[in-house]
Parts: sequence; C-alpha cells; structure tokens
Amino acid sequence: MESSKSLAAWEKSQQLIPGGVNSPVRNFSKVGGHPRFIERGAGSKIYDIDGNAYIDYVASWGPLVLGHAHPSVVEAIRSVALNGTSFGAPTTRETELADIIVNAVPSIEQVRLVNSGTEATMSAIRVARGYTGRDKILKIDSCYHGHVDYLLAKAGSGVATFGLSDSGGVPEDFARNTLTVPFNNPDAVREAIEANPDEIACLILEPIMGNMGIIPPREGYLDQLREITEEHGIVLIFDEVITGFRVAYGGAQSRYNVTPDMTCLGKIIGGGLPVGAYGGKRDIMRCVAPEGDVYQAGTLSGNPLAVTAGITTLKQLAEPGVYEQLEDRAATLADGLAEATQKHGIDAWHSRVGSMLMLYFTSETVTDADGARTADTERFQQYFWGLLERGVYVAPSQFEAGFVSLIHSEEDINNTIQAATQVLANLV
Ligand code: KE4
Repeated sequence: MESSKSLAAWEKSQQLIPGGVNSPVRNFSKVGGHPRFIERGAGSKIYDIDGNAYIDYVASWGPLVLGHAHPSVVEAIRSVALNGTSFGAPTTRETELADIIVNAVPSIEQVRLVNSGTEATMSAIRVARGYTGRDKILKIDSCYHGHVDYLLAKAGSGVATFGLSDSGGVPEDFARNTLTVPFNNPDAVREAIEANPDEIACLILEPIMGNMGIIPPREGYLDQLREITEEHGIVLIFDEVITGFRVAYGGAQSRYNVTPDMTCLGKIIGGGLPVGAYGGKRDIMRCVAPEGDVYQAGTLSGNPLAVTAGITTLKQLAEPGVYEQLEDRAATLADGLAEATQKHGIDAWHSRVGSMLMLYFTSETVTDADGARTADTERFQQYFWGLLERGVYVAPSQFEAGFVSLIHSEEDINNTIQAATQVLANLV
C-alpha cells in the first residue's frame, strides 16, 4: 500500500507540531508505523493523500454519526457562514440547540455550550464543587474525561486512594483531591464515600466506558451509583461526550433509564465542529455565572457554524428508525467479527453497545479496565495493519472504540467482515 506522501507529510509535521499531530492518539504510537494523512472524507469513507480509500470506523472519534461531508450538514454550514462566523453575542441558534438538548436528555433542564468535551467536564466538576461546597471528586479508573489537570490522575495502590498525577506538568497536589475506583464495583464507591464523609462533591463517570475499548455497565450498576450518590448528596455526573446521541437519542441515561444530576456532551452535538456542553438540574445550573458565582466562559462558545452543524445533525437523528438502523448495522458487524474469531480459534472478547463496538484479543472477560488491560496489544497491532492494508480504518489503539455510522452500507459491513476474516486467519 503506497504511503510515501503520508510519510513525507509526517516527517514535516513532526518538525512543527509536537509528535506531528494535534492530538496524541492520532500518531499511531499504539500500533507503530506512521499515520495516514487524510485528504477528504465522503460518506462512510476517508481518502488519504496517497489516494488510498478506507471504510472509516473512527468517525473522528465519534462525532460523524451521519458519515463524512453529509450534504445537509455541509450546506447548513455554508449558508450560515455567509452571514458571519461569530459575534460574541447571543444568537437564537444557540437557544435552538439548547432546546433540542434539554428535550432529548432526561437530566438536563439547563445547558451551557462550550467548545470541547474537556471544557464540559472541567466546568461540570467546578459547578458540582461550587454547588456542594466540597473539594474531593470521585472518578472511575481509566474513564477518560479530557485533559483536565486533576482528572489526569491514576488509581493509587488502594481501592480508593487519593489520585496520583498521571501526566507530566500536573503537580501531585492537583490530583490530591481526586479519588479513583474500579468500574462496575459499587462497593468500592461506597467504601470511598465512607472513607471521605461529606467531602466528595461529585462522582463522574462514562456510563459506558469508551476509552478502554467498550465496557458496558453491569446490570444495576448505574442504578446503584444513583442511589449511593443521592444518599450522600454527591452530584452524579455522566460524561456522555461519546455516548450522548450515540447509543440512544437521549444517551446512555435514557438507554439504561438512570438519570444523573449533570451530563457532559460533545462530539455528535457539534456534527464534526467543535462543540461541548454541560447541563443538569436547574438548581445546580443556577450556580453558573453570570447567574451564580461559579465562573465559566468561552470566546467561541455557541458560535453559529458549530451550533448549526450540531442542530442539523441532531435533527437527522430525531428521525424515526435511526437508532434501529445503527443497532442493526453494528450488530451485523459484531456478529461477523465474532464468527471470524471463533472460526479461526482466536481468543477474543467482543463488546458492543448500540453502534459502538470493540474486539479485545484476550481470553478473559472484560468488565473493567484491569480486564481490558489483559488484551494482547501485539495481536491488535497485526489486526489494525491487516485491516488498514485491506482498506478498513479502525482506531489505532486497542483501548479506543469503533463507531458505525448511519451511512455505513450493508456492502461496507460485509467487506469489513471479509477483510477481518482474512486478517484473523493469518494472525500469529
Ligand atoms: P475533547 O476535549 O477531546 O473534545 O473531549 C474529551 C473527552 C471527554 N469525555 C470523553 C468520554 C471522551 O471520550 C473525550 C475525548 N475522547 C477522545 C477519544 N476517546 C478524543 C480523541 C482524542 O483525544 O484525540
């Protein structure tokens, strides 16, 4: 497969941009080799600068649930741009997007638009701290919520120890108030709360883990978290940056029928342009400036282009049959991959919720980050490159997610299964 132009582009970009990329996961460090520089996307496919075409399951890490360059999204952006790109003043479009979100997401009575998922989670936690007057936060091991200093903390040795910084440039003191517990373990949450009575402002989690592959909540887990946090006056925050409008129109909270106090959104609500959002119960959101004393701001928050791309995308998702189609296409793909690993005697754990899925190369079951870490990343690397050479682009890391979009055709799915079967047949 020709990739000399991408290699040359990679050599140049590394001179000017740290690691040659504007976000670490793009640089293929988890699978080796060099990244493919993308020229364009159309529907279910992306095309690199060497002219190779790929069926795309990264979907810009989730936002492109309608596929690339969806005509109505592109047209909406084009027409809005003719009237200006940003005013630093309110527009009715922002209210329209807020209205869609409030009506779709059970926990959200008021919402503030920001520019990324990181901003959304950072702001939601600040509001939870302001609302409760408490400093400590509880998070789940290996849930990722963006690059917020005190969320780049790793689990200490004990089950519920204080966070230790997990990134350069983050002082230990910044992680000190961050407690980390394993996913799918309500007792660990209870223990952490009992060990820090009346000190924990919030519990933030991805209701379906999407940053260690795909790990669904065990039956009843989310309900138990709702109960425990309610009991202790702890703000329950669902980080639905990935799952919002992905696994259901109302997100994971509507799929599992568990309503948190606050929700963070991103990705899909921007339709491929930079939008994040955080929202929740009115009496919590009234803490946010200028109404309340919890400060949060953003020059381009709610700008017309990004908001319009989001509105256009969400309107398409509100159409009947959308989530059934996503479910159906993703199930066909997941079943085909499972059949292929069984046929070739490959140890694998298959995980799927709605249109997000991941295949782990392990003989273990994967119910938390420790389970995910048993995966054979060498085998994943072979799988990744085998698929790429056959024109299928999956996430360049065992610990990310795959996304099926509305534009993936039955032919795309069948071609992907065929390619995966060939690759799995030759795995060593
Ligand atoms: P951003 O700041 O990247 O928009 O969103 C941060 C974020 C927050 N919460 C969840 C659950 C997330 O998954 C993310 C970002 N996701 C990663 C990939 N899993 C984005 C890709 C990247 O970092 O380049």
